[in-house]
Amino acid sequence: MQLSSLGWNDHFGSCFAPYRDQGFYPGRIAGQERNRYLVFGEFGAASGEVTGRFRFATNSVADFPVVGDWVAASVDGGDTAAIHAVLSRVTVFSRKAAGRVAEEQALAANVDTAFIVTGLDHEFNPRRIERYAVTAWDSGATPVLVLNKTDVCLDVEAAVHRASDAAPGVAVVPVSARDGSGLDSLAAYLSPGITVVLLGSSGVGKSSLVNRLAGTDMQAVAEVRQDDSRGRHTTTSRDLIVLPDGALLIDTPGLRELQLMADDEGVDAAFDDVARLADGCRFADCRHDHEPGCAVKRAVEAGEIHPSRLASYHKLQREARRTAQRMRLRESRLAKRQGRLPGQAHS
Ligand SMILES: Nc1nc2c(ncn2[C@@H]2O[C@H](COP(=O)(O)OP(=O)(O)OP(=O)(O)O)[C@@H](O)[C@H]2O)c(=O)[nH]1
Ligand SMILES: [Mg+2]
Ligand SMILES: [Zn+2]
Repeated sequence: MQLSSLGWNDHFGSCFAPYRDQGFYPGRIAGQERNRYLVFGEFGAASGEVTGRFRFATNSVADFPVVGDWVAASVDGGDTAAIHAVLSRVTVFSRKAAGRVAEEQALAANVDTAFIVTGLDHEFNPRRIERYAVTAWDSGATPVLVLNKTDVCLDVEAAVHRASDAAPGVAVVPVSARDGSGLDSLAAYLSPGITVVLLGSSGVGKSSLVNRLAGTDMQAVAEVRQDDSRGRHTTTSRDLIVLPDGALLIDTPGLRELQLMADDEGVDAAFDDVARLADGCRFADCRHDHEPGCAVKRAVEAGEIHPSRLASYHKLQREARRTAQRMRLRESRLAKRQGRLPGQAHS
């Protein structure tokens, strides 16, 4: 496999320079099963783990390799790899790890475009689209809204409008993985060496789309539940797939929950309509709550912004800030602990 066809570019080339001198190979993480990684590179496909030294020196789980990462690896016998370092990421999809601990969980790295997939059989959920859009903008990748299952939707046009309202400035592409309609519009995003991740709830048809685009049934798919069209969490790992036309797709398991690990800018990017209006508020630090001279409130009263959209903006802002605050607290605690026990690694 050529590096350029795996998405290699000058940025990674310069990050890799010191490792080249040590005789390591560049490789791209194409899959993960527990501690074992599948690595693609000029050597072909190899499987391996991070080195003990890497494990010892790495404090945060978010710094361990994830699918899409470029790594410096030594390769033994052609198919066994040892991962020495993760090259600096250009983009990274993260969420807050489940539970109370404020810990970042990286899901996929070095993604150019995020297909946020929803199913038009589901109860269509603009609030969920907003949450995914924040995560996508925050990652640095460009989001595209993919509305799948047009074959079972009576009013596709209305769905497209509602989706656009939930994600202003984001392209909306209605498709059907079943009958193939709309897939040529997706092709515009699938150039050789470009990495696209598919995100969305279980059952929306991410793997079905991958199979369609790959032209073969490589990913398992399963029927959604009859009563509520929810999926059965069929895909269980994140896998990088090289399409025949050269684009790279990352299929992911449907997330049960997507807790934000984003900053204010990520939220503002996904709520561009609100953020723009905020420029017209009397106070620069207006919270668009009860302040006088609030341009956002005015727009809500004039019917230009739906109250539920503003409520959603507030909710996601609060969530992002709360997580950021907890992260800072946790980091300062860790730093203190490290200060007390110099030279010791912590978990
Ligand atoms: N009617 C219709 N059904 C579809 C379409 N795309 C996928 N499906 C069906 O939806 C179900 C779920 O599809 P999957 O591809 O497994 O969904 P997924 O998003 O990969 O789900 P997880 O792997 O669980 O996250 C399957 O029964 C598919 O046949 C479509 O365009 N139209
Ligand atoms: Mg799947
Ligand atoms: Zn305001």
